[in-house]
Amino acid sequence: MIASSSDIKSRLHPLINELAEIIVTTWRENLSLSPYELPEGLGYVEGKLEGERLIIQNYCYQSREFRKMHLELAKVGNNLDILHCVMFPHSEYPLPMFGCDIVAGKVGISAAIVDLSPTNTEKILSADYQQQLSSLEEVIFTDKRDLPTWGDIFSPFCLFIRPNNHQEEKLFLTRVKDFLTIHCLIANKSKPLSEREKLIYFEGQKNYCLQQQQNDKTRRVLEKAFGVEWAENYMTSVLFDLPSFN
Ligand code: 18B
Repeated sequence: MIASSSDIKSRLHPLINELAEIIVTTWRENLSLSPYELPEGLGYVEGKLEGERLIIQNYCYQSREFRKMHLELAKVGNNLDILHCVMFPHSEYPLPMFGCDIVAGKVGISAAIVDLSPTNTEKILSADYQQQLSSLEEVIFTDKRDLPTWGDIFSPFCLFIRPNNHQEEKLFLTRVKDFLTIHCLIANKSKPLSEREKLIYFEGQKNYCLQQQQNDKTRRVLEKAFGVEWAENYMTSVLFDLPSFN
């Protein structure tokens, strides 16, 4: 389903392709999607400064509740494959941020993370999210990873692991599908807020984006292929652009 003339899918880690398919299918099944135009020239990009070639393929949509639903697939030389996905709600809907990242190296997946991150004043997920996430079947992963300091934006439901085997990889996919389905179903039922309440979610989303912009591991990969300025622009206008209040 995800295809284009400059397709990199065929050369990515199979788990990344599988998750990309799951994400877009879940979006299509639950939300009414329309296209979202990324800044000019940033839909498909290739860069090579020092060392390896970095290829980025973006897919971007919007819906009633989400100002931007961004899925990005990236390939760094023959060493690193990355899936990145963020759903940015419109500030008038009291919804958390869905975020997911998979980093696959030569020896397998080194990082797999998924979360629904709260953006209200208390930085707590609402009762419906808490209840539905808590009732998912408990899964144990062997290698849990520690979050960096900027990761204080994530919820207690955040899953950050290094999958240890094929079964754990599959369990991670199932968990992402569960998080995403819960999110879409709650979003469908959500009602717009008043101007005053909207400000809370606007500020919360801004904080989420500013914290994510501090991820030096992401920044370094982009800087090596495209330079410091390009990386800064890409991180602040495509990966984690701040919401506008209107
Ligand atoms: N990220 N990731 O998306 N990142 O974008 N990612 C890495 O094994 C990219 C998100 C997150 O330990 C690593 O350590 C590039 C979202 C966390 O300090 C690399 C892109 C979330 C870490 C990249 C990208 C998110 C992390 C190191 C653009 C969460 C650990 C891999 C395509 C919702 C940070 C490793 C730390 C790590 C790279 C999280 C190479 C280039 C949405 C927490």
